[in-house]
Amino acid sequence: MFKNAIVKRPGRSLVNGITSAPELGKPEYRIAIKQHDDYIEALKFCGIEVTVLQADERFPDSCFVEDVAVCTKKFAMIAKSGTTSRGGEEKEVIEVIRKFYNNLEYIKEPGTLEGGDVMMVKDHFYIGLSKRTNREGAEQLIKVLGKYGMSGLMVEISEMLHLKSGLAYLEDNVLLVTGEFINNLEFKKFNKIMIDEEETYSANCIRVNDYVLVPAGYPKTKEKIKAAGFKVIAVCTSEYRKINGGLSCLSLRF
Ligand code: CIR
Repeated sequence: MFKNAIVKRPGRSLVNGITSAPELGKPEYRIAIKQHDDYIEALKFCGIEVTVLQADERFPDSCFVEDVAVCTKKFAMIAKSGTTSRGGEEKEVIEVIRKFYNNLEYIKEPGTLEGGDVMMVKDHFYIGLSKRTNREGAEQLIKVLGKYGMSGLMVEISEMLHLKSGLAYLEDNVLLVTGEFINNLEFKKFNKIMIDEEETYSANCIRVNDYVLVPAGYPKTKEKIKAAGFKVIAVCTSEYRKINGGLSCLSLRF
């Protein structure tokens, strides 16, 4: 069960967020704000107390707070971005996380790690080796997990931005998978829900207490998750998608 979430409002500089899909156009600020409001409401509906940080125009991608930390049951790991424009986003989040956690740990250079590359399955963590998270960063996290009686495993990523761009653990041994992760043997033991190729983006769902939040506009994914017995809430994230962001990226949940 999650009790808390931290979110950060998008700024107008959102239009300058990093993207690998410029053909989708620039995010529209007003729509992005409305979608952010709806996202916060959905988290609250799931029983979450939401801490809302104000926008910081200096950092176009800073609404994607998930990347800035890894929140576990016993400690929070402050991440280190693998891209220069996002370095520094963590400062404000550290101050807020301190209110919830006594144990703060830090990824140190030359390690890099972004929270979007870390998927929690109870006390075991899958860590994607991506363009943003390097081996050194993953090793640091695994070492700290060990210190607190938990474990981690590295997963090579070749195409996706982050591990959770293509995977979501819905609890109860159910894993949403797409693309390069479908045949990965590390995930063999899970009951997999395969995402259709044309709905790849919707692999980025989040289980929040009794519900699964799914991005609006992906009917096949929604039906598959419902058919697996989950209660589903659809939240529109079209403006965040334009800069490679999704449901998981928009909050830290713990
Ligand atoms: C970035 O490239 O860093 C942002 N435009 C998107 C971050 C998405 N975060 C995530 O998948 N956890």
